[in-house]
Amino acid sequence: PTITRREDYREPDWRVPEIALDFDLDPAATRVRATLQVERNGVHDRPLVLDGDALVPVSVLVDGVEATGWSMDGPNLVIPLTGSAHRIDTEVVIAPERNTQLQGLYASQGMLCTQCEAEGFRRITFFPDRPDVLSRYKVRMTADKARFPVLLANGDPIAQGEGADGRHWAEWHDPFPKPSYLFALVAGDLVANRGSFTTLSGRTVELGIWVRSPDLAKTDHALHALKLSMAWDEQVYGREYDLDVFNIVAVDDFNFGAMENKGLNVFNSRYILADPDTATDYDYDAIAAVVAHEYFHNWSGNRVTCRDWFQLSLKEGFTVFRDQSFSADQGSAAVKRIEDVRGLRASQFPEDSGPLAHPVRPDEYIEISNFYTATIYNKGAEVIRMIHTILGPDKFRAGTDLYFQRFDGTAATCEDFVASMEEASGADLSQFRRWYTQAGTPRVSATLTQEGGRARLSLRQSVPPTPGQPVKEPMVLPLKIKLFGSFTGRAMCDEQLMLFKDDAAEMVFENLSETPVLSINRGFSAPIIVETNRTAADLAFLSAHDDDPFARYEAMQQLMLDTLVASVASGSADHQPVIDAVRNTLTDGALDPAFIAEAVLLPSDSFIGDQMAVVDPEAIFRARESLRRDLGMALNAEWRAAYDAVRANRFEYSPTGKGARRIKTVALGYIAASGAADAAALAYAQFEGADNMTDRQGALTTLASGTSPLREQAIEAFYQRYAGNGLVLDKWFQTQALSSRDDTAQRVEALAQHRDFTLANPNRARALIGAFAVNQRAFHDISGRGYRFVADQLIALDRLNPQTAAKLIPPLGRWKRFDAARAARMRAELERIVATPGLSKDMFEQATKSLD
Ligand code: HT7
Ligand code: ZN
Repeated sequence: PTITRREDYREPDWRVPEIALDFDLDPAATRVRATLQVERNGVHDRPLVLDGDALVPVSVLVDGVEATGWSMDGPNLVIPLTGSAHRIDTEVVIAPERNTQLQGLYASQGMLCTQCEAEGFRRITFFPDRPDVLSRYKVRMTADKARFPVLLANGDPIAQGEGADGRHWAEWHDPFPKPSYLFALVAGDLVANRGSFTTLSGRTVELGIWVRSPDLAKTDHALHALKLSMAWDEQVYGREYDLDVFNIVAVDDFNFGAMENKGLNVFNSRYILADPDTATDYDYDAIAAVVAHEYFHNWSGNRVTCRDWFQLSLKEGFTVFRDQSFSADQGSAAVKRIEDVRGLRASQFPEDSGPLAHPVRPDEYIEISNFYTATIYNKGAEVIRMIHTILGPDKFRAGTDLYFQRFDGTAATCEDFVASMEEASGADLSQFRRWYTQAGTPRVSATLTQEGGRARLSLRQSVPPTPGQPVKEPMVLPLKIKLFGSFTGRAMCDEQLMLFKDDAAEMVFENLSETPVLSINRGFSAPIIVETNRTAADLAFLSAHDDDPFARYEAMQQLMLDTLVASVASGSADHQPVIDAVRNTLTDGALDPAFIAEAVLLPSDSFIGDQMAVVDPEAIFRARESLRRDLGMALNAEWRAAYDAVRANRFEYSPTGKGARRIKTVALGYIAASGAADAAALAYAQFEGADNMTDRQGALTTLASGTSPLREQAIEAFYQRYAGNGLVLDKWFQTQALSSRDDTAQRVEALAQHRDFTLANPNRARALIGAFAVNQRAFHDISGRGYRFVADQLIALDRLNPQTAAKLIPPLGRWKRFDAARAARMRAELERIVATPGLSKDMFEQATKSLD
């Protein structure tokens, strides 16, 4: 397979300022006619090369005349041209109903829709399918009116009419030049939840959330989130929406979360549809975040797009930072930060320490779809957050204003963004740029020593080697630091922002009247791993006294982690400091219940494994279960009090309501972990009596890991209640795949044969196969059956949908972290995948890199 390299970037040979597309839509055979106005870019004699993927030209015209000199270079159409500007007409026929890859034009549940990022447009028509070719699009669609009464495309609608034989047509025009990856159309039998938004400058924008009619009642939350997002982007970034309409369409079969096509976002229906009976609080929050994310792309991605795909984090990292800030402003900023850091540690840290590690701005790829990663998105967002921290909010805003003004209507680079930040703020970010080039999670060791009234903080940093990058330079690490008196609990200084730039540094604190305790990397000011010389007593102290909620959470997590790692290493550990700290937090009436629920949760099996040189899944499971049991038993009265206090609450989607539900299910989990005789009955009562999905799924999760007969009863009742609701059945599959029971692997194998299981729907595949592969205990069963099962499924999935299959490879690629027996079995499955005839380049890249 060909490797694409960042350093090989060259401007396009031909520009395409205008394109007109004419679709004669039919699921079996859609005729696509494209008219391109092309202009030679600079002085050269190279032909026009139009990307194609599995397209066969029916006709090619140059300036209205049937062309003869064209040829195919592999999948691409090559047309020799003599002048500086020409009109090119092409025609192809494609079959959306046979498109199982879900890239390009495809069919989903009776509708036709598109997904073009990153390189799907070339599956629709011949075109220079690269993000730095910006065109104005006119789109005409003709379709059977009964089957496809609604015809949508980018931009504003300009005309519509009736055709012959029950067909109708519509024309849309998008006045903003855009790259082909932002093209979209949708045809279907859809209804809209309509709204409107008046922009800062007084323009009215018509909003529509389009779904199949039974789902209409589940769209209010998304519409509300859209309006909040539009207002937020005006207030916080001064960015206004620019078209007369903004449409969102929900589709059931989608490779990703959603897509920011100009004026016509297409969403995975799981990020649109919500009502209390079918969506959890987590779903509600995710819907608001994804709606915001896609809307924010209108500026960070669409008005200013990426020059090439190596710059992907320019739009994704920045937009994730924007959606995280939006969500933080809607509720508890502290809880949001905890959730985001937990997500980063669960997905990005393992990526950064494994065979697929790559910089935020990668240097090469085989298949760009494999680079829609946690590093590009989440570490990319942390990089923007650090710039925000270093510059402060006002200079950061001046930087984004300059960036948007200077690069509006263009395809820009990460360098353009950083240079705008420097120019607007006067800051020097030269060394900071290493965050874009060096992969790997920096490690900092922080040692605080005290001599009399003086304390010395000694810092050392290192960045581990990663594939292709054996040696690293020191990074700029913005560290928020504070000291607390261990006797009074009072702050001993204001919070300091230290820019730690060298291999080592020291900071001295004078005139201390009591023994200080170090609070460092407060708010997770840098996305790094910090090791300190703090004792269990220091961590327990901070978990009760730190005035930064994130640092308080972090101290508790570290205390738990230290205890669990010690227990894995030696078979047992003193649980009392954790029990005391959890009791303190749980019974602190001044704390937000949502925060308490996060703080008292133990680190996951996988995160404990990430701390160890060789992961022992069974020992980790035993250590964690033992601590859970002790916490459950020792704090039985406290868990029950916490549970009873909110047990009878009625559903209300509000920060208070969410916090209550969170603590309720966390408490239920600890009551069950204690082995209490009534735990299963309590969980079943919660399951049956729930007036919302958060409580119901929470109870099902608790039961699913237990051995009570009520488990099977609940699983069956859940299935019967939600039969036919795809999104809820995904939860049913996922909850069972995440069970910590001994027999999860067998049960998951059986579920793969269930009549409702299909690999053709990405949500369903991820719900069972993706969830099982991150269930550390079950997936890493020493027999190797988990590895074999996942590899079998991925080989089958690759034939249908390579993008989705390739995304599920990373758990198998972590073989270096496991004992020799497991590692050999994992490698054998990766080798079997690589040897599979007809393997996609998506899977080839992920699997071969994972073997290194
Ligand atoms: N920008 C969007 C990326 C995306 C995507 C990428 C690969 C394959 C399918 C895809 N669907 C959407 C999503 C986003 O970040 O907003
Ligand atoms: Zn995005």
